[in-house]
Amino acid sequence: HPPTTKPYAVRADAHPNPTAKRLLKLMDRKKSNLCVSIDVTKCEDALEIVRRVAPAVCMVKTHIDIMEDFTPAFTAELARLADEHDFLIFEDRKFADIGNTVALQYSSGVHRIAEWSHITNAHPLPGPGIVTGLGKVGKPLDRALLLLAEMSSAGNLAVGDYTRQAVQMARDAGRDWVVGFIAMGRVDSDGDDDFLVLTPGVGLVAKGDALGQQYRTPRQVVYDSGCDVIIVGRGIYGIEGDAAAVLAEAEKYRAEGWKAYEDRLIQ
Ligand code: 5IU
Repeated sequence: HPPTTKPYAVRADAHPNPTAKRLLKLMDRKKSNLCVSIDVTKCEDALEIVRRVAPAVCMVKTHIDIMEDFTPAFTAELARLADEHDFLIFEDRKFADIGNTVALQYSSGVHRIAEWSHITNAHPLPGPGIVTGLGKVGKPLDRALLLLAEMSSAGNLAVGDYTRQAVQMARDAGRDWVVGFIAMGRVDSDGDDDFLVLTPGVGLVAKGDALGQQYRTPRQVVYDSGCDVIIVGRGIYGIEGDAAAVLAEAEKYRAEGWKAYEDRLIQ
């Protein structure tokens, strides 16, 4: 049975990583496989978007290094909202250095990512030392790591053998730490292990942007490609309108993503 035909709740029971387990359970509870990506540069604007979309999401994705007015109060409030509204925080840090350096980038600096981010991600480019280095910091905190096996942008180099080796690197590390991938499809389909696949480049209207982003619909991503979580940024927080309109748009993506998941379970 490939993971695509199993309910999130069943996959939760069998998962060795506490954060992945929690995610799969709350996805089932909230009927949401939607992660909203918050790419704005003011803390109060970011928190306002989070407050709007919170009921509809399983996860919120941040780029903490774009915040112009960052203070630790921002991540404290984000963590409080995550507990109150039952979602996880994914810092899309895309670590890409040697193990010793990424361990410092993950634990230290102004942002102290490991303290508040349940999930983060890394490029497999530097080799398995990056996974081990991040694990020294993240594993004792029960955090989870994703590897970037593929990307959504036009002309990216994460294809073919690179993607296959990213999957192998995750298998070698073990699912108790590397819980899955950023990918456009079921990159793990040659095995019977159950990784999470989180997928950016999702939009219901736009086909792309001027800088190489490429969009597919929630149905293409979840039903056709077997991915587990849809990541949506501008398609939700970028729409015209008031707070209610942003929540309505998030709700639209949640419903589409969930319907595609339910349909794939019974195919
Ligand atoms: N993101 C991608 N593509 C990728 C990876 C990350 O778009 O391959 I890895 C991030 C970039 C942005 C969000 O933070 O996901 C997508 O935002 P939009 O839905 O606004 O395009």
